[in-house]
Amino acid sequence: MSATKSYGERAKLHSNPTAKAFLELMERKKTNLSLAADLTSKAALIELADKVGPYICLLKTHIDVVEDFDQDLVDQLTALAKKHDFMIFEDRKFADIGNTVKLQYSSGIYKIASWSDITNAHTVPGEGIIRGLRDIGLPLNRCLLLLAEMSSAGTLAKGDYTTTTVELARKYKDFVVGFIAMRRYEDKEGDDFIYMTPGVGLDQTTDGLGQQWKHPEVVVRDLGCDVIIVGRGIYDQGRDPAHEAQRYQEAGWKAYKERIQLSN
Ligand code: S5P
Repeated sequence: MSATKSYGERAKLHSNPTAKAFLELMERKKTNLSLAADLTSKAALIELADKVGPYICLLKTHIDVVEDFDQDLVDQLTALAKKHDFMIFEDRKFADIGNTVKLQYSSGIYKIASWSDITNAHTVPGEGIIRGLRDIGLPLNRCLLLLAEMSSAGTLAKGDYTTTTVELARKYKDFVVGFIAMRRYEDKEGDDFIYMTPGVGLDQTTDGLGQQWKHPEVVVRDLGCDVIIVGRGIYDQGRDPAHEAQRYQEAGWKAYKERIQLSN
């Protein structure tokens, strides 16, 4: 069962090269923290990624909120990913038919597939969305997460929707390496999905707009998720991002160690 194995052990067995490299990175750097860098200025985003880089395994972007986006931003972020040893996840949440998402993933100003190691998609349109993204992403060694659940109050992603999403992931395992999910699901033989979980906070539980934050201990140790995605808990006004990132890195890693020890 993947929940009881270390990231390093899972890396050795993983068939997707990007997921394998990602699991190795987490083990090597001792971090399961992803920064959700929802900032609207290029300079601020670069500054934050550089400060927090030493503590994270994954930089999660919403590239379309950056007001002065240009190719140089992408070049600088990919250089920082090399410098600090992290990967990049454009949280695009694709949600259209296969043909349209192919264009959205490869073209336009952002050309997401050219720089983002990981991206994600809703399964609302059915399996065509996965096939479209896979056509573009697989030859580039990219991989995909499916949104199986969401962290926000009243989400419709639950029950049968979640179950069908997991089945779709199994069908396209060469490209779909995990989920945005609120808990780990039961493995079937041969499964090793990576569970990434937003809605994580050490100090607050809600933002007044439906976001719900849980403690890393609950998310990683008790609910079995692999990666904690943290935004405002790290960079909100008045916080020292490097200091907060270190706190989340430690909390996430401790919870993971407890999980694999508890289960061994
Ligand atoms: O269900 C979800 C899925 C995602 S990817 N709930 C989320 O909050 N997210 C993203 O995680 C969201 O778009 C944001 O970038 C981040 C959470 O940020 P925070 O500031 O609430 O920690």
